[in-house]
Amino acid sequence: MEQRVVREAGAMLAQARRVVVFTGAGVSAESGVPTFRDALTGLWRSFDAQRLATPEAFRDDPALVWGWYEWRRDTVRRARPNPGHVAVAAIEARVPSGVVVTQNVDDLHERAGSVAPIHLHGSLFAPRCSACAQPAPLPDEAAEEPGDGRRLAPPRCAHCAGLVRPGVVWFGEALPSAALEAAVEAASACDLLVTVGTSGLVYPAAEIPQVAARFGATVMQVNPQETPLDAVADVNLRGPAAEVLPALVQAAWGGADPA
Ligand code: BV8
Ligand code: ZN
Repeated sequence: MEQRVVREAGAMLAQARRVVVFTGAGVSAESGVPTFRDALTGLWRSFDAQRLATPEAFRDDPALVWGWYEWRRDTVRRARPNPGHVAVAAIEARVPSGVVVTQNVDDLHERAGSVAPIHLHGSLFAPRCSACAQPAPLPDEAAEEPGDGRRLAPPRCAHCAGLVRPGVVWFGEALPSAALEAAVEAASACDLLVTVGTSGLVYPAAEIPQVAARFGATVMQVNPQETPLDAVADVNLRGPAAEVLPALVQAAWGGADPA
């Protein structure tokens, strides 16, 4: 990636007052968390993520779907935030107004120091009852999931004995309105939106960078590949997040510690 491009992008970041960092699975890829593009493995290799992440799949085979989420939660628990997550937290801390909006259901932004990332698609760490929606306790941490995964019957709700489900947004389900409103609000008010590691194919999340562009913000994309967001990106930084984002922070503020 050309140093000149990173230097110019860094200058833009240093001048920005209100910044949104919008992330997808690519920002966690270098922490060993599979993206949605990556083929499923083990027990789920013959399934398509978009089919498994649905209320219908959970209704038809709760143990298969619960087992998948417990395997993903275990994978995230063993993962560590990478320099990309750390740089996102640094950007959030340095700019006058910084907001992190993520499609990811992992907690790596929080573990890297991000204050209150907006989770548009929920979290692997907030199970609730599929019947009465009451929050349910996280299953015992110690349980290591077999590498290839396993079917696992979901726990029962302590209030109504309904099946406990993962606290994520499945395809066909509405996003949490407060999170979506806050994300649209931040995107429409920002002067710079940095989109990192997303294919920009899942809606309404993929609207967020487009809202920022529509309201006149500069859009910067960090992704080794081309995506439909190239159409709204003013600056494309083609490379892996854990390399590009630290270089961007360095270009913007050098090594100096936040004031
Ligand atoms: C809804 C939680 C209605 C679960 C997820 C408009 C047009 C077309 C379709 C629709 C539309 N509106 C709605 C739809 C339907 C659907 C949709 O968008 N379908 C798509 C697939 C066509 N949307 C929905 O169903 C939404 N709900 O519409 O409800 C409604 C409204 C009111 C009332 C009732 C109902 C809900 C969508 C949310 C689904 N849940 N996640 C779980 O995780 O299990 S989506 C999930 O997939 C992720 O959260 C994320 O959003 C998406 C994956 O995308 P990315 O994160 O971008 O990851 P991906 O793997 O695709 O790409 C990785 C990228 O990273 C790549 O570009 C790669 O190049 C890059 N990369 C790789 N390595 C690196 C890297 N980048 C940087 N560094 C690296 N190292
Ligand atoms: Zn219940």
